Amino acid sequence: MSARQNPGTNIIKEDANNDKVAGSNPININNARFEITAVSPEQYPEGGLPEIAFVGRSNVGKSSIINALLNRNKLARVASTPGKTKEINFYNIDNSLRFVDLPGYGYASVSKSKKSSWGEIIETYLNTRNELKMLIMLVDIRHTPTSDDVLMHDWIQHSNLPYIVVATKADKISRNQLAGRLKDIRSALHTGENVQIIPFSSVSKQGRDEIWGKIYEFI
Ligand SMILES: Nc1nc2c(ncn2[C@@H]2O[C@H](COP(=O)(O)OP(=O)(O)OP(=O)(O)O)[C@@H](O)[C@H]2O)c(=O)[nH]1
Ligand SMILES: [Mg+2]
Repeated sequence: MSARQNPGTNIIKEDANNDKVAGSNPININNARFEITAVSPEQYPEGGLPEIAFVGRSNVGKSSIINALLNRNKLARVASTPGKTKEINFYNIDNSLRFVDLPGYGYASVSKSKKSSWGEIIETYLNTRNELKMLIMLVDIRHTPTSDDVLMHDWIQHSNLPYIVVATKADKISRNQLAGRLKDIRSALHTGENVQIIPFSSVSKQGRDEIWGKIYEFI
């Protein structure tokens, strides 16, 4: 566990064995607000705060996990129609860090040209944003990762940014399916044993404290 103090954020994680990290942390996660919607870099909020970006296929649960991590129901808009979020949404947490909700990729029924422009928005953010400190890659626990997921995961590995894989919608499988599903995801993504795959549910909030623990470790 890192006890590194991040300039400007005043984050010190003191008790590595305390799994109720979110309850003991010095950032007030209840002081979170939507900040801005952006497409291109000149629209991104002024830099300086560490950013944690959520990536994954459309409909995987990116907006839902942001709400769950921040104890909010409707801060990030949860899409009723998959593939709706085409922009980047920035959330400011206690003026200490930002969550970045990136557009979903890989939604089958959008046109090729639209698909590639979403790709460009994601790629530009990932390739240019110096504040990006950590990635949270989401995959649906029920499904084998797609070729888009594999591409994204390869990019993340090459970037050398800290990251975790979160397997969403864990409430939709039974306990005895869990180990097998995680193994399948690990093998499809070629995730190294040093990278954690955390089962998560925005319904039961399973995995929430573990994910906050990782965020505190990496920012
Ligand atoms: N059962 C269950 N449903 C979930 C979970 N997470 C998300 N969902 C549902 O999955 C759908 C998509 O969730 P979103 O959070 O909007 O997904 P997204 O990745 O932000 O989607 P895009 O913005 O379109 O890329 C919604 O109907 C959510 O209610 C979960 O952990 N369990
Ligand atoms: Mg969304």
